Amino acid sequence: PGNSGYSSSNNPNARTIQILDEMCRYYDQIQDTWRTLAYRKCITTLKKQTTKISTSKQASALPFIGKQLADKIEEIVLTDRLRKLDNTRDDPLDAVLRLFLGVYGAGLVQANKWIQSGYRTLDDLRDKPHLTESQKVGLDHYEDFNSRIPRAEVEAHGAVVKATLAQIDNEFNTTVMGSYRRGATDSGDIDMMITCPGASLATIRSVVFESLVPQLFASGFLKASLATSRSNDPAGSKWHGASCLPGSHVWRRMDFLLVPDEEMGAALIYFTGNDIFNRSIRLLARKKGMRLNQKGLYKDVKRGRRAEKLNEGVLVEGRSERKIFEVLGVPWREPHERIC
Ligand code: DCP
Ligand code: MG
Ligand code: MN
Repeated sequence: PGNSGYSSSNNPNARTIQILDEMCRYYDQIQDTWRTLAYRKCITTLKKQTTKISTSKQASALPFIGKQLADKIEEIVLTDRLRKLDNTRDDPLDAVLRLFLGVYGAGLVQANKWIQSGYRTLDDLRDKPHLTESQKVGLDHYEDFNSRIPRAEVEAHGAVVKATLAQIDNEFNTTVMGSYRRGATDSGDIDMMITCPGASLATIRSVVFESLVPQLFASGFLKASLATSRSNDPAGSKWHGASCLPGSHVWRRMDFLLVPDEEMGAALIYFTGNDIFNRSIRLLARKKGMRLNQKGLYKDVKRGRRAEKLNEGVLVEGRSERKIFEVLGVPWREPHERIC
């Protein structure tokens, strides 16, 4: 995800990248985070090469390419295919797993349970009780939620939210984040940051949950609120749901993030992503004895023997995106450059 728009034609490793990218998408679909990460890093390295990488030895010498991936690169160059990828394509249960993981709100555990219960199709699931409300919506709008949203449509959804919020309180601001802010030509969902100068999270919360969301439901733009295990948020600064433009029948996934001023910089970094960029900049903060999350950059974080954090640390910066980069000693990167 987020790699759309990539033009492969003039890269000497284009074919290798294409096959590795397919394998990477497969691992992403079965939610194998570690392999997805390893493949993405490997692909990024390959994209930077100006010569063709043909042998395992050549590949191993490059950053972020371990022995196993290096062997796969050699296999692709020699055979023009990857057995592992062919195997996954031929495995029927694997196809069912991927199908079920496409149901919004279903994770790996749930999808495997359905398979163990003998279900094999989306219709099998429809007949069954015990679906959560989110899973029902995910099933009813399976195609919608699994299709990419063109950039112009992301903008149209964003404009509806902005206009409605402006009528409620014109001090409020909205910004479309996520892959859209990184300049993607299409997005998986619409991510919107909602802010208001000087307002506390409690104030923003009440405007969003008591006015904005109900009004958008009343106008028919919002269609559902969705809860997932991934959206647990004790501070309550998130909302997940689905929206639909007037005259359309296609439901889109919509995420709101509510952000007070003092956390704006950290939230901008978090919600711009991509997820891999976030991981690496957070890791860098850790290596410097600091901690970065979606609320701020903290120093003097005390960690125990197993690197578990013993205190929250002292807030260094939360307000300014650029300042956080500066304090971390990371050269500024425009949103479109934050693709790892
Ligand atoms: N994010 C993160 N870690 C996650 C999920 C999200 O750091 N596990 C951050 C980075 C993402 C941003 O939140 O860029 C928005 O999350 P999305 O899942 O909406 O991802 P994107 O907007 O980047 O891509 P897509 O076009 O698939 O929505
Ligand atoms: Mg997104
Ligand atoms: Mn999102």
